[in-house]
Amino acid sequence: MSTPTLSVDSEIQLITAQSPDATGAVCAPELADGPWVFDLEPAPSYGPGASMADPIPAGAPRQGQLPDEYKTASKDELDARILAAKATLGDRVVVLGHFYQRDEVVKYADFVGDSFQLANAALTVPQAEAIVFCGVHFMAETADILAGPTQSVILPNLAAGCSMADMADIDSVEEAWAQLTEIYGTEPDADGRVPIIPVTYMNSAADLKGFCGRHGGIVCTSSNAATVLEWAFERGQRVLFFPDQHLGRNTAKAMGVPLERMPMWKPRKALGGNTPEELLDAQVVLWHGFCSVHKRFSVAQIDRARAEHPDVRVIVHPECPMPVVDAADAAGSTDFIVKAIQAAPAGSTFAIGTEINLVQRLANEYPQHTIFCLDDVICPCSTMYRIHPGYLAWVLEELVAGRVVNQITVGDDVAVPARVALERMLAARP
Ligand code: CIZ
Repeated sequence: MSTPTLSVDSEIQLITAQSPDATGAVCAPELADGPWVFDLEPAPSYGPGASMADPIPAGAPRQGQLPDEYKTASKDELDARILAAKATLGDRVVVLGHFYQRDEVVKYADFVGDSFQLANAALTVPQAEAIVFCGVHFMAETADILAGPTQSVILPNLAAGCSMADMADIDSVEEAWAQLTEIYGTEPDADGRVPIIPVTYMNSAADLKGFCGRHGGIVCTSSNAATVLEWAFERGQRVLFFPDQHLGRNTAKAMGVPLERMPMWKPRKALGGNTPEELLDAQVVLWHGFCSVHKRFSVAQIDRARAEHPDVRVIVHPECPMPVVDAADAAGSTDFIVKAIQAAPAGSTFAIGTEINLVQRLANEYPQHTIFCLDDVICPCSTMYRIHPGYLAWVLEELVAGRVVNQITVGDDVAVPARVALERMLAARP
């Protein structure tokens, strides 16, 4: 039996209290500070650490001052206030907790899951006037696109963005599309397949989902990326895949697309840094985006896990770089990872390559197995981590007072075509 592990937050607090410069053990020791430290201007970067010096995207929503009472309240006080507010609101509110969210927040969630599961879970509670999404910005946008007209979606901390999603913005994608359609033209081939189809990962801003809806394209998740690419290849000669190069490359490679037919599109470079010939030969044009957390996993970590645990099963997320996916026993979405662990016989050993909050929660929920994260440096999704219980208490108490704060609203000009791209995804079948 494994011994219970501390929550990620408790571990970070402990490590940094013992050694203020916890470099090596924690990817960014400043994670131990309250997120409000980073939410104020001037902020050093979009995430406290794991976003690796990504600049704050222009136009990114910024969190205002959190009232002091929520910053200074003890854990117990916040706990009592969150529970009291939830009890007062009853089924007028539903709280959603993403798999990657810290345990201190997930414990208040009515549903826990991946981004799309959560947006769908909210649909099962039409009586909830408010959907409090403890995830990141693109997730709250998707929930708003799918939510009923009288429901408000709330993101407790507006600074909880996704650095990967921000690597593809609508202006750069429109610019890439203009250059690509100039090269490919717009005429379908003899089989009726259009020259190029845009495919966006769920982890993207709503306006990119809208872009796909307007241009015959589609959304994918990490669970259905292969099905979606098949759908796209039936209708198009090639695909522009954004924003995550790794999910695009790993999925297309497994479907038999040769690497040399997957050029990378680097925004701000003419033709994305490619020659017209390379683009004409392309089957999948990959956007130069990545997840800062999944980028940390390496083949050396897998080799070490295998040396130390000969029976280990290594499962990684497809946002990991290709050599890591190739060296693992399996690759799949968060839901795939959860189900693989649920289905395993007692006494199994797993090394997991995904966000640490999910891995440690699984380790605690399945003590009959040995479950550990491939990366021994504690590195949570730093933007998701900005949903501190203080923010949750604040938005819930504001709702009790009849005020909706931090509402995420997607206008119809974007929501209508985005819904088209999401519906195409739902209709796509293997
Ligand atoms: O879609 C999600 O929630 C994410 C971030 C990944 C996954 O595999 O579920």
